[in-house]
Amino acid sequence: MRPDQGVVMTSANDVDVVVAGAGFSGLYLVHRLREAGFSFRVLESGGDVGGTWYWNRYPGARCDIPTTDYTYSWDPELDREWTWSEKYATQPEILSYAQHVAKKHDMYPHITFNTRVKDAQWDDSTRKWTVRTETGEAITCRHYVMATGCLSVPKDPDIPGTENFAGGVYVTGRWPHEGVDFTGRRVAVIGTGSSGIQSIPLIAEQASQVTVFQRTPNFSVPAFNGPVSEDRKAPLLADRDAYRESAKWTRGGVPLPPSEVSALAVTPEQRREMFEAGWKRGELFSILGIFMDQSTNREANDLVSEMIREKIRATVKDPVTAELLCPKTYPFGTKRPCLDTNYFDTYNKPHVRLVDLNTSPIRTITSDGVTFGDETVQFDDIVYATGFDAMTGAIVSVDITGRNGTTLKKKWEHGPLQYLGLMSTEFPNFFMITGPGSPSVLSNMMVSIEQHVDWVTDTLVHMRDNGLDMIEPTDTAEAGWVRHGAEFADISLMKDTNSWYMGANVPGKPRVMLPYLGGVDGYRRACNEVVERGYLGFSMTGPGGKVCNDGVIRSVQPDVFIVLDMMSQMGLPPMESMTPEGAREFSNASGAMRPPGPEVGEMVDGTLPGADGSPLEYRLYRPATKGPHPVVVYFHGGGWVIGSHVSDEPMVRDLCVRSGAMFVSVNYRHAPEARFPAAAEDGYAALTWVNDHITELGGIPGKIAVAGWSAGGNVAAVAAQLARDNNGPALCGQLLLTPVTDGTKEYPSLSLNGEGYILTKSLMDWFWDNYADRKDRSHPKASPLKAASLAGLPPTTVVTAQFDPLRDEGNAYAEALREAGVKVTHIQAGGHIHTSISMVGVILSGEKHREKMAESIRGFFA
Ligand code: N01
Repeated sequence: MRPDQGVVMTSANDVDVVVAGAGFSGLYLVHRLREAGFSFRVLESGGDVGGTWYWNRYPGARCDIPTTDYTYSWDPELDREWTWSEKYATQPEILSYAQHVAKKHDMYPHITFNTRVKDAQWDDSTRKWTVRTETGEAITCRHYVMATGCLSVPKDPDIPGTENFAGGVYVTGRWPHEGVDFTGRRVAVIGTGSSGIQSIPLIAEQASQVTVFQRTPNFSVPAFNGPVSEDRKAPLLADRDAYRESAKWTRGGVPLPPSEVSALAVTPEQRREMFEAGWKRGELFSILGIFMDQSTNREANDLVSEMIREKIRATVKDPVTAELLCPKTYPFGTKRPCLDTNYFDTYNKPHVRLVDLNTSPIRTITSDGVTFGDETVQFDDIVYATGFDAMTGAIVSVDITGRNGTTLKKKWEHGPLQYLGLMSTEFPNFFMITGPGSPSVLSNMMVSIEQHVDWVTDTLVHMRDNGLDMIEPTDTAEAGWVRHGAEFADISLMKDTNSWYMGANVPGKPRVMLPYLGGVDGYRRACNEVVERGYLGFSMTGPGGKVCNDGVIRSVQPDVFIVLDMMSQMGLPPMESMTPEGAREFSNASGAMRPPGPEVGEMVDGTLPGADGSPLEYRLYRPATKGPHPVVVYFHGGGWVIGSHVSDEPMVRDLCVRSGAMFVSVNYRHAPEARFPAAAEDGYAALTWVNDHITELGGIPGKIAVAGWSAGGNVAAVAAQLARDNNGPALCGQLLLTPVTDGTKEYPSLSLNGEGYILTKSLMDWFWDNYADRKDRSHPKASPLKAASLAGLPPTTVVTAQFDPLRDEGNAYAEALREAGVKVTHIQAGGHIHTSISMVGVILSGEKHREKMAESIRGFFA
């Protein structure tokens, strides 16, 4: 403990830490910083603690995470001494909880109220920030923490004529403390987000006339509010520590088992039953997670969205109003859904009217009313429930100037560049609590706040203990995290919806996904790992020296990471520890659990003669379009040892549908029963047979190409060389997905990516040992890269994956083909592994690469 522990420093103008904001983040910072013995000041623009709950006093304001979860976990006594009156507590009750905590822990003396931070400036020579307030104070500090909340700066309503109105004007996020009595008044409410949806039913109870101006209808589900249920209290009472701990390792920060059921895999009756059960709970996270695929699969989401619309139609009596209230232009959950009490029912009241701004836009606000569409209606009051400049608004509203005069506003012009949502390069010792790039608004804020405050305070303690006084993320780490966030957005349904998550509600704001979509659990792991790996991606300096362990915390695609993580938790035995038969059984069993891939027009099974005359099975995949079709002869992966003509079926179907080409997927003899060159020669024999029978098969003569994945890519590449050397068939192209091209050499990627990415170096060695003797591996039929010449080969598309042990030999083949004058398209799949691009319906980030592959195939036949 340090001597200054507990010393109140409200007037000090040089402290270790300045905190802006005394909401739940700021209060927990007071606790942690004081406990750790730092000197600090907390500056708060409001007149009391509470943040959001201080400002948002509109009627009906309450939390929409069950209140027992929306509480601090750091003081266990609070769970015993505070009793919530309702499942979802009202704003006054939550505010008094914040005040209770602040009083109980004697926090008030640390906070300077009614003091807004105006600007903050970093000085490289003193390695300190100077924070200036609107009240004229200047405070220097080593560290500056913004705990200013994510939804704290109301957005400009951007409606013409707002300044004209002479009646009562109310903004939900800045509600008068004395409350507003709407009795007998004619009220206009603009906006139907959570604030509008919570306040409209209560305003309608008082007002003589309510007109709601709606731009976009919102999905809202009934809260079924009431006393806290016994089943909510029970786990907390039984073992509160375990309950609190489990919340930290869930996706949203509220303990809830993740769904393992696809909305598409159940009968309509089962789906309805599950939906009704989720609906009855009256909890956002439960309705958002009824089905495992509703947030990633549009079809699954449509089923849930429609069931919610049915509920709206069943509640609202006037069918025209009901239809207007049904959200139809975006998937459920991609805009923040709401929790309500009697919202839709309010529209059944005769004095409540809904105006659709899409057909009747507001032309202007006049001194006593609103002109919209072709009418003007008089109002006594206007309520703006038009939302916030979310996540970045409060941060950039302070002039923050970092190193070399860089302002945060300028740096974030095109979106918030940050590392872990905690810090930003060029802004040393500047921290954000629940900033953009962290899960924050997508989670139970209390859990996310505590995690951030803990991370920041632990880091400050670590630095103090090690004689370090300056911390800053590296460019590499920041770029990596921003890329990772964008990759998550890419595979979500959220990116196409105009929501405040995407900054789309504020005109001119850059359109980027603001919160991190990897969940509270995934995010916490990343933050913990950063620390465990020596503050990976941070540079720290001070009298104690300099530490910089540069790097990127998440470089594989997010969905690839999730799959790898699941597989590592399953503790599967390495395939090379099995017999070839065992490995085949294992691979067939896991193959049977995959999604099947899209429907094709027709599938036909048959056999064709292999190189030694014995029959080889094939499966033909015909597109649903009118034939004849161009033909791709496809060879499966599996290291020449495992797999079959149907083992890559989901991808083959996918490529068939995307490219419009017919695929003939051929089996070939497997090792070790049939070693080199059996597979290679079967590949060529199959190609020749398909070409000879192309018309009967429904193909177009002369329109033939080869394709293959992994060892199948090797078979395809060899078949293409044999076709060139044996006068045919003439190929239109070859598509090689993460192919084996050279068994003679250990490329760096073999060891660099040799562990942890499904195909390991040791498995690859096992495949080669089963397939070919060392002396044979330099033969071009085993290693097509070793061919005397690659000239004269057909246009080629090579796909390589960043974290594939075979990456470098794939790259080398693409390069060598190009040098030999072959037309090459090289798709380099960043963040992918050997197997991920083929995982149709599982790894969504592979889709764009398969689309490019299909485009290449179409190009072969153009
Ligand atoms: O704001 P919003 P909010 N003309 O942005 C409309 C949290 N919160 O204050 O959708 C006409 O959601 C806008 O239309 P559109 C919660 O995270 C939590 O309601 O942009 N209309 C929309 O309908 C929530 O998501 C609780 O087309 C205009 C509405 O105004 C977040 O805060 C309670 C307009 C704004 O909705 C923000 O909620 C309340 C214009 N020019 C809030 N501009 C809890 O229960 C905007 N709109 C914990």
